[in-house]
Amino acid sequence: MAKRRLSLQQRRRIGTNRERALERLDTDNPDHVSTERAGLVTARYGREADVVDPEHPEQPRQRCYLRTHLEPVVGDRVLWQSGGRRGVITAVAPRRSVLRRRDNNHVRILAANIDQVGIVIAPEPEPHANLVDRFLAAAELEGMSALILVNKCDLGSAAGRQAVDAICASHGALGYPVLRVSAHTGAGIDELRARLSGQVSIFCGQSGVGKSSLINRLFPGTDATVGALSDSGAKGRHTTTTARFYPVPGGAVIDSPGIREFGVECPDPQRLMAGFIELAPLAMQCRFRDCAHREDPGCAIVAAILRGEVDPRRLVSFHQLRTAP
Ligand SMILES: Nc1nc2c(ncn2[C@@H]2O[C@H](COP(=O)(O)OP(=O)(O)OP(=O)(O)O)[C@@H](O)[C@H]2O)c(=O)[nH]1
Ligand SMILES: [Mg+2]
Ligand SMILES: [Zn+2]
Repeated sequence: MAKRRLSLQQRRRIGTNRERALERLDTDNPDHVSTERAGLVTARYGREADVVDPEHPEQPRQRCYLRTHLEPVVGDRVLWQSGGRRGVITAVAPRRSVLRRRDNNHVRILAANIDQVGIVIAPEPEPHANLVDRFLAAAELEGMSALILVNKCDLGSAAGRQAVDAICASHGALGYPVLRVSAHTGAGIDELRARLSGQVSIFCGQSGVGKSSLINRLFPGTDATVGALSDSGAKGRHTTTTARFYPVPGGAVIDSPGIREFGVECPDPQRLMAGFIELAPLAMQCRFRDCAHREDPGCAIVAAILRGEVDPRRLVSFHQLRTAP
């Protein structure tokens, strides 16, 4: 599809309108309240999105059209106007953080203004440490905190138990909090609820690990759709198809669609290294500034791995992420 070309004048006009509208986000001038009000995006469907009042997110959602060129995502602060059955979103405020995902080589923003990434893993489907590392790097690079949520802890003898334990051991040792929960039995749910209050969190992870089930358990009365693990086995199918926002006291939890591939858009290798908290300080000690951290002489990361101080899988994840398409 060919992109619509805009004249310089049109672009300027859009820019100024947007700036004016954004200025109004910070004012509580009652003259504007009847026409344009602040909103918080709770779901995006094609060229429409749901918004709620940021002060009263529990109140009913309003479905809105999007003004041309606006691409709001879940978690965005916006301005919108009511008008008939549908409102219209007229401006999107600058974002303090974004979580990006890669779909068929397209990078798109999944959600915005997130404080905490809850990386959900389970013994079934079997977890990939590399995927966990990708989320952790994304969180570190965007200044979001991260929490590893081990769901389905009621499944004692599942095949993926060992992989889960290995991730808990290695990532727990790096200082990331690990919480074992079960959406089915309710184990650990109170502690999880406490960790979610007062901030905006997003649940991420493979399809079928139980992100939506955890949302349902956390908020009795919600009905996030939960799927059965498909017969094709560990991969599961995607039950949740769009990110959804659920308010908690002082914050929210976002349920996201399951992921098989997750790319962090990070063309600069120096920045990517900052996503690996234990490798970054070592990389500063490599003999050569342009060390590729492979077989280079004097590589401090490889030396630390040989001394048994660093989990070699983390360096593998780094290289995979760096060469990701
Ligand atoms: N044994 C057990 N099964 C669970 C638990 N939590 C979820 N499940 C099951 O795991 C399957 C997938 O759950 P979902 O909540 O749909 O998983 P999801 O991560 O939201 O999946 P997507 O929306 O595809 O990303 C369902 O059959 C759930 O019943 C749990 O704590 N224990
Ligand atoms: Mg789901
Ligand atoms: Zn090196």
